[in-house]
Amino acid sequence: MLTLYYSPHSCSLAPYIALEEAGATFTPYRMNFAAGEQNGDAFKKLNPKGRVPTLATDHGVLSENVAILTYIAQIFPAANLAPTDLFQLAQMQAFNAYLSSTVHPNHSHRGRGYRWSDDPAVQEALKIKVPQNMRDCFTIIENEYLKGPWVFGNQFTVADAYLFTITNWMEADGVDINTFPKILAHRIAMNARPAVARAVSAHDS
Ligand SMILES: N[C@@H](CCC(=O)N[C@@H](CS)C(=O)NCC(=O)O)C(=O)O
Repeated sequence: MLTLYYSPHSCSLAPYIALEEAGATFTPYRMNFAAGEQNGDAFKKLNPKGRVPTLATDHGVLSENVAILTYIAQIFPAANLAPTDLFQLAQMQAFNAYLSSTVHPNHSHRGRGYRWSDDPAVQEALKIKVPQNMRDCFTIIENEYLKGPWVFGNQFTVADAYLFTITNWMEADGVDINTFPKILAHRIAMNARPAVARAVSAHDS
């Protein structure tokens, strides 16, 4: 039994896509961020960090996209959502860790500056660097990582779900996707996948 705690327009879209791609049976639980449900006692018992995605499993609760995505790939091996070769798997982890530890925090400086400073002037200053920082990250992804059509060439992996999720924030972060032809082609290819369409529609509606 799997329950995915998610919030629309958030990074929980990545595991939502992975579960849909795997053909998994799961219960989606939509969090009410506006009401602060992520900081309530009930949710914090599940995930003391107060964040989505959070995946409740028969073995316990998982947080962090990097772990959740790999777990989904490994419990549904028939879906082939991660490389079986150990070095290639480590490369996928490196890519997902880059999204999680660098790209996502750079994005969060736009709307969540209060995590880094209580000073409203500093929070405003943090926003100014967001387009440049995100452009720098997407330049590395475009030039160094994204093989095409999928991140790792012909094998669709959970890294594609994660990349698509974060590239969906480009416009709001002040980055023109048209200046990144491979990332644009990746978004178009992702949008054509029925499992992605199902996840986007259920996750963001
Ligand atoms: N490192 C975590 C980041 C999770 C995270 O920051 N999630 C955001 C949504 S994208 C969240 O739950 N924010 C709630 C809040 O800040 O109150 C991961 O990759 O899973």
